[in-house]
This record gives sequence, C-alpha cells and structure tokens, in this order.
Amino acid sequence: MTTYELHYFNAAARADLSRLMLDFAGASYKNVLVKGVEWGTKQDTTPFGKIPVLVINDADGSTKELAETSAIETYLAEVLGLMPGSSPFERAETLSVVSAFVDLEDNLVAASLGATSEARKTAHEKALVESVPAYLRYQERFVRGTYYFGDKVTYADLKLYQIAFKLEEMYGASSPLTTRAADFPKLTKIVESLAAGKAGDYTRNRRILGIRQWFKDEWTWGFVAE
Ligand SMILES: N[C@@H](CCC(=O)N[C@@H](CS)C(=O)NCC(=O)O)C(=O)O
Repeated sequence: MTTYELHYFNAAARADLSRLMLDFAGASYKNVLVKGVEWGTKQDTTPFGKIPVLVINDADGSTKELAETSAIETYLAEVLGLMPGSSPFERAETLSVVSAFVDLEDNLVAASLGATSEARKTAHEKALVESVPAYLRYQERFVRGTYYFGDKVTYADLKLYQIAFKLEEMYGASSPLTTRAADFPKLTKIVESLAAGKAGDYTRNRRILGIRQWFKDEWTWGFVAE
C-alpha cells in the first residue's frame, strides 16, 4: 500500500486541501508538522525551498517527493480517484474550477493587505458583497449535476468545500454562502452534502490545527505562538 507524508507548518493554509483529499479518500498519511525553528535547516532539503512537500512511499519501498501545492493536489486527485471521467478536457476543466477559486482566495488576501484595520475592514466588507458573490455566481453556473461533474465527488467539489470552510472561518454568519445561500443552491447543496460526511469530519477535527488564525477585530490573518 502506498503511504504519504505531508510536510507543512502547523497551519491549514496551503496544506488544507491536500489533507482534506487524503482524509476524504481514506488514504494512509502522516502530517509532518514543521516547526518554525526547524525550517532553516529543512529548507534546503526541499525541491524548491518551500513547503508543502508530499512524500510518497510506494509499496515497493521506493520514495518520491513532490513540491508545489497545485502539483500535489493534482497528483492526489489523480491517484485518489478524485478526477472526473477520463478525458483530458474534463480533467483540465477540473483544474479550471480550482484555479478560479484560487483567484477568489487571492482576492481575500488582497483585502487583508490594507495598512490599517479600518482599510482592511472596508476591503473585506466590499469583497463580501461584490467580488466573492461574483466569483460564486460563476461557480454556481458551472455545476453540472449533484456535484460539479455529476454524481461523483471530485477535486472541484473538495476545493469548493475548502473555500466554504475558509469563508465561514473568516466571516462566520456573514459568509455569502450563508447570507445568500438562495443565490447559490447547487453550491450550498454540495457543501451541505460534504459537511455531513468525511469532509465535515476533517473540518471539525482540523479546527484545532493552525498557528495562523483569523483576527476579526483586525480583519487580518496573524500568527499565534507555536
Ligand atoms: N508556490 C508554492 C509556494 C509555497 C510557499 O510559499 N510556502 C511557504 C509557506 S505557505 C513557505 O514555504 N515559506 C517558507 C519560506 O519561504 O521560507 C506553492 O504553491 O506551494
């Protein structure tokens, strides 16, 4: 049996979706949590000097290492049966859904870059009523069945779930997926269905993980002591 190690800091951030995929698929894996003080010596052992890194231990005893979040997620989607269909086009469409969600996340990051908490508050409040619902509207239109690509959960659905959880963590009941659920019936149904199963177990457990926390009074992400 293949086993995995996911090397990342003690935070959700860039490892969140890979961990969710591994949990959801019931894969055998270990979270290797890198401490800040260890990073200096570990950095040069990684392919590109960054984490996450996925270590793949194959049944024949061979070991491989993969860096870069999107490469890791795409690989996991392929090997864990989370890619839809078999056509290169559908697989590329899956990546397009994920990439469009990454744009939404970049938008949230940009809103957190304001110099003062007042500026960040204004930017996030604007994102909540303008850009985030706009991204979600296109995503809603893209869904083809019970899930994004029919009746099977894929990488795209788990990306939506990770985004929904991030919006909930950041904005609580003000998440557009809550305040405007009626505008996004298909997305809402996917999120609810995933929340009731293994994906929901993942997010309920992972609330304890993370040195990076959202501070609503400052409208920004910050680090807490390890
Ligand atoms: N393009 C990379 C970026 C990875 C990245 O920036 N990782 C950060 C943690 S979120 C890191 O390794 N920071 C330590 C450093 O840059 O020294 C990816 O998508 O995985």
